Order: sequence, then structure tokens, then C-alpha cells
Amino acid sequence: DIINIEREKQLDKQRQKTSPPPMYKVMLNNDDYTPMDFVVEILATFFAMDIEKANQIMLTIHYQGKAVCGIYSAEIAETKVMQVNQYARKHQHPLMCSMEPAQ
Ligand code: TYC
Repeated sequence: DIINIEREKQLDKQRQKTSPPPMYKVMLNNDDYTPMDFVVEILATFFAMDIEKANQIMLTIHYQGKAVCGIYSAEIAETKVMQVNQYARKHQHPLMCSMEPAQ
């Protein structure tokens, strides 16, 4: 009945408020041309890593082919991908940043 339908709507709203948004992994891929120092700069600037962490992740990408640089909501992840790819292109490096669902 109408009372129960209204109660269900309220519960739906509550679930929307309390359930976490879908999350996305932001990845960097290895390539043969982008300088190591440039990748470290990217990781420090766009993913808030200290230089030691940035070096470690850069080497993981270099030896394993890719690595997760951060996990974010859709909007933040899309912005990171855009900013990193724009910055790499501006400096004429082929570095590729992409995103994929975390779950
Ligand atoms: N493989 C590159 C080199 O030897 C370094 C590199 C690391 C490039 C990570 C991209 O995402 C990357 N200069």
C-alpha cells in the first residue's frame, strides 16, 4: 500500500546516502620512451606520492608493465586520467594513463 511504498522510498534514499560510490583504479602503463624522472614527477604531482613511493611505483610499472596509482570515485578518476594524459602530451611523451572498475 501507499504507506509501504513511501517507506521503501525513504529507505532507498537512506541507502543512497550511506552506500559508497563505485570506485575506479587509475593505472599508468609502461612504454619505452617516457623518461623515468618524468613518471616520478607525474606520480608525485597528480597522485600525492613522496619521491620514494613514486620511484617504487615507477619501477613496478617499468618491470611489470603497469601499476595502480590510486583508487577514486568516477569523477575524480576521470579528472586524473585527463590531467595526466594532457600533461604527458604537452611534454610530448607517450605515457598512457587509464581507469578501470576497482570491483
Ligand atoms: N620504461 C621507461 C624507460 O625505460 C620508464 C617508464 C616507467 C615509462 C613507467 C612509463 O609508466 C611508465 N624510460
